[in-house]
Amino acid sequence: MDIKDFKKFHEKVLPEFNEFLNNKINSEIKQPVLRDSMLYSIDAGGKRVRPMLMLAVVYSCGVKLEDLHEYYDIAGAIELIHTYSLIHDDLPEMDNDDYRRGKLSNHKKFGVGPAVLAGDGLLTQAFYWIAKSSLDTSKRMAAVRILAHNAGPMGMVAGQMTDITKEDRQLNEEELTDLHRQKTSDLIVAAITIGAFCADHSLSTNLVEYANKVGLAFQVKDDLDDFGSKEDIDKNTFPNLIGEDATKQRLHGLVKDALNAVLKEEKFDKNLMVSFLDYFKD
Ligand code: GRG
Repeated sequence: MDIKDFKKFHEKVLPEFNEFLNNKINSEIKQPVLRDSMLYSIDAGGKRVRPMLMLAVVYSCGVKLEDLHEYYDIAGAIELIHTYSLIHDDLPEMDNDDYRRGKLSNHKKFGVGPAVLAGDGLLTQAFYWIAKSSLDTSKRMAAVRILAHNAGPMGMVAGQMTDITKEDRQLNEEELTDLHRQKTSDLIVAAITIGAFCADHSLSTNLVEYANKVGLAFQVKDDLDDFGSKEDIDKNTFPNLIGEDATKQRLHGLVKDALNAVLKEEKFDKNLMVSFLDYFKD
């Protein structure tokens, strides 16, 4: 394996992957407002953490850089689902955000109706992309099953429902951990585990443990990054519940657990997964 650093891997793969996403939506979606609103959020500068993690797992399992494009449909599907979730999360009846990634949120740019439909379009198209991927049927089925399980009403959608219905009361630590796990971690876990399935890696408990710890760490870091902001007050977050220092310790613990888990991995090049953990450094 030539690339051992996640940042380098990300820099290398991202331009081609971004072009793939843009071209595919542009060519497939004929309704002009729908196409523009879907593309607006897809091209809004997201970091692509989830698809890059999936592709990094595929690469770590020995797939060559020049063959990674065969996995773009499935990595793309994961990003479509992530993007839909952010569009819907920003809606007035959800988190009510006017801005996302420093740009107007989708409903502020196109209106609430088009934003709902852009989200619906991204969610549905994700499964079309997986179905049409050139990978083996068993891999496509695994991707559909894991994504639907983790992003749907058994995962992310359930977390979002808890979030919007429990907004008025402070969740305890266990409830908050469950919420974070569903709302944020489940899609990240899906990205990592789908990567392993697609690359013929027999999914190990170590990689699942790594994925779970990374997924939770992602939300805990987000809680810390937003701590003290105007929008953050009264929200169910770890710093609001247990304080900033204890939350930093929790993040540190999750990253350490993720590292220990992946270091036990045997049939797998660990370098990219280990270096991804730099994401959580201050
Ligand atoms: C509407 C069903 C439904 C679900 C929404 C993802 C989500 C559930 C809500 C977002 C709330 C939020 C901001 C959580 C923090 C963690 C998170 C998902 C941050 C955004 O992910 P990044 O940093 O985003 O990967 P970019 O902009 O890089 O794509």
